Amino acid sequence: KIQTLRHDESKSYAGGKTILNLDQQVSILSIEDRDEDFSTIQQILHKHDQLRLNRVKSIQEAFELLEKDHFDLIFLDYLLPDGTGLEFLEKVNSKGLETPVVVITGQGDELIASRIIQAGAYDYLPKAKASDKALLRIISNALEKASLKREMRRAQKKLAEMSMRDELTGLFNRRYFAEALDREVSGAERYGHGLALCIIDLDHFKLVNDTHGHLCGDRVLKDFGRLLADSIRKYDVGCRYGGEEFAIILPDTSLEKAVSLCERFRKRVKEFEFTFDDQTLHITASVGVTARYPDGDTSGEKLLELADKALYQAKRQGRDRVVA
Ligand code: GH3
Ligand code: MG
Ligand code: MG
Ligand code: MG
Ligand code: MG
Repeated sequence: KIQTLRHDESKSYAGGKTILNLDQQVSILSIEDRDEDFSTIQQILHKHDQLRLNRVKSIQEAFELLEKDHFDLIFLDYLLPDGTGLEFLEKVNSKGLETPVVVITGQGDELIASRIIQAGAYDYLPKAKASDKALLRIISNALEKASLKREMRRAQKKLAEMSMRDELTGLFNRRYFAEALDREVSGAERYGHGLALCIIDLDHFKLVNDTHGHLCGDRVLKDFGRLLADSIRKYDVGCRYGGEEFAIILPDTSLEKAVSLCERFRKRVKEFEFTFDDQTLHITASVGVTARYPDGDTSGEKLLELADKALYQAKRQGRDRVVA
């Protein structure tokens, strides 16, 4: 959906011919209170079929329209009946609106220009210099910059996502788990909710590696992770806690409910046919569960310690079981 915009050098600035090569229509909102100023812009832009131009005369009208319609670009006049261009930009920023804004200023004032750019405008153009060439160049540059910004945001989001995930299983990693546990404990304290924590350790996993190889072990871990993700609810936080250890944070959940969820999951794991190459194998898991009571004052650390102890008991009692 990214708008790619190129200058077609061969046709550039050649009279009334198409100068911008656009893959799709570009809709522009002009916020301009003076008819003469708007008609200057309109006369230039209406020659270009890909450009759709809308106009409003005040900041208030602009936001009313921006709430309903999508615009690729905003041309902003500096002095408007209900505020300045700077005030408009501040409101744009506070609303998180990502539409690029170009200020068309009549002031010709360097100080205003620099403040405008600082406030987040992509560019500015003094009205006296609003020629066909200048306007089209500014549209082209602003759209290209907007598209780069979108790509940057996407990459940043992906990086942030990667830093909280375990690569093998796609579950949350230990770092995220620690953060999430703190956050959920605080939330539970604030709202007087319960909170359950489960630690799961695969039984005799070393044997899987020794018998079938490390690659097979990895594959089992991966499939186990998928099984876990598929067994929890939307607000539960499933993590790979360590090598073959997993954890689930269950917000607003009682010990009884957590135990029954883990019990169902334990059975599901036991019955699941893990496959690797043409081999089929079965594994079991031991689970330690603990919960914070709605009026309790248990810390995340304490919950971990208790869940760990319960897990140790599950192992001692013979594995393939849930202990609370
Ligand atoms: P227990 O029932 O007492 O938990 O026995 P166990 O063999 O599972 O426990 P132990 O702690 O002795 O061994 C854990 C094994 O898990 C050893 C290690 O090689 C394996 N493991 C840990 N992380 C990975 C991994 O990422 N991939 C593979 N293939 N194996 C792993
Ligand atoms: Mg004006
Ligand atoms: Mg004005
Ligand atoms: Mg272990
Ligand atoms: Mg183990």
